[in-house]
Amino acid sequence: MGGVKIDALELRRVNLPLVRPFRTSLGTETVREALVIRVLTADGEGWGECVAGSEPLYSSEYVDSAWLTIRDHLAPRLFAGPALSAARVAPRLAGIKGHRMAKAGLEMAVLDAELRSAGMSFSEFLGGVKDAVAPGVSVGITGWISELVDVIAGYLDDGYCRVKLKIEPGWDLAPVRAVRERFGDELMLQVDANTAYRRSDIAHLAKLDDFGLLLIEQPLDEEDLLGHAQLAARISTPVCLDESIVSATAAADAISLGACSIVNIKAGRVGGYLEARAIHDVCSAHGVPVWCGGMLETGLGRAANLALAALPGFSLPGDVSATARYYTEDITPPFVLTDGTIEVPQGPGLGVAIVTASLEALTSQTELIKGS
Ligand code: SMG
Ligand code: MG
Repeated sequence: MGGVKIDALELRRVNLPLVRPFRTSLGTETVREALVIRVLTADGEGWGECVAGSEPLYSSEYVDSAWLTIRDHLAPRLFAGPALSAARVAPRLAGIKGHRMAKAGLEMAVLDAELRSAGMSFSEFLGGVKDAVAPGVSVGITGWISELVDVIAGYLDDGYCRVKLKIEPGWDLAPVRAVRERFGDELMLQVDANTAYRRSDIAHLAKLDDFGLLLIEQPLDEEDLLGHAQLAARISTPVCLDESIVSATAAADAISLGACSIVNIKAGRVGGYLEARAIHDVCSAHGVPVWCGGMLETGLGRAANLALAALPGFSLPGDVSATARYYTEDITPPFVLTDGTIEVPQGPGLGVAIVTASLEALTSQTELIKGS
C-alpha cells in the first residue's frame, strides 16, 4: 500500500436518536451526536468516526473539542508532507498531546481510503480470523428492576449471548441478583461502573462475587491503577479495565501491576485501530483475554469494530450489537443479527456504503478543511 495524498477533510456532526435512552453512571443519552470524518484524496475517499461524546463525561474529549483539534492542529499536520499511509498518521500527529479520539477518527479515515485503493478489507489488514462475531449488549440503568429484566428478556429473544449491566452505587447488587434469578447462572453476565466507585467500596464490590460474573469493568477512577490492583487482590470477579487503558504501554503496565486480568479495547480511546491491534497483541502475549468495547458508533465505527473483534485474542463477546439495538435510522445500511452472530464486513476498506440521504438528513453541521 503506497499511502494516500489528502486533498481535503470534511467534518460532519450527525445526530442519531437512540431507540431508548442509555443511562450510565455518567449520565443519560437520548441522541448520539457523532463526528464523522471524510478524507478526500486524489483518487478516492475514506470515512472515519470520532467516538467522542457531546460532553466530556466518559473522557475529556467531546465533539466540539475534537472538531477544533482536528481543524486547527491535526489537519494541518496531515496535509503537510508527502503521501501518507495509516501507519504514519500517529507518528505525524504525535507532537499534539492527547486527543486520542480525534486522532483515531483521522487514522480510521486514512486507513479506509488506503484499503479501498488496495482492495483490502479492514479485517484482512488487521489480521481477522473470524467471518462473524458473537454479539453482546450493554444495558443501561433503568428506573425499576422489573423494567431492566423485561429489557434484557427482549435482547435475549433477539439473540444476544452476553449481557453487560451498567452499575453505580445504589444500582448494583439488587439488579444483578434479579437478573441472575430470572435468567439463571448460564447467562454470560458482566457489569460496568464507568469509574463510579472508590477504594472504600472494595468490601461492597466483593459482594458481587456471589453472582458468577464474567468480569467487573472499570469500577474505580481511570487513574487509579493501584486501587484496581488492590481490588483485584480482594475479589474473585475478574477486573477488566476500559477508561484506564489509553495505550499499549498502559495495558502492559496495568497487566504487570495486577490491575486487570481482562481488557476492553476501544480504538477511539487508544488513538486508533493500529494501537488497538497493538493492545490486542500485548494482551495475547500475556494470556489476557480482550473484547471489543463500543461507543454507540454509527455503522462506520461498527464496521471497523467488527473487523477488530475478528482478531484471535477477542475471545469474549464485545459491546458490538446490531444497529437496531441503537438506531432506527443510521448512515450506513443496518448491521443485523443472523443466527446469533453479526457478519464481519469483507469489502474493501470498511466494507460499508454510506446512505447519502440518511447522512444528509441527520447532519447538523459540516465543514470542509482544504489542504494547501
Ligand atoms: O456501543 O453498545 C455500545 C455501548 C457500550 O456501554 C458501552 N459503552 O463504558 O463501555 C462503556 C460505554 C461507554 C459509552 S457510554 C458513555
Ligand atoms: Mg466501559
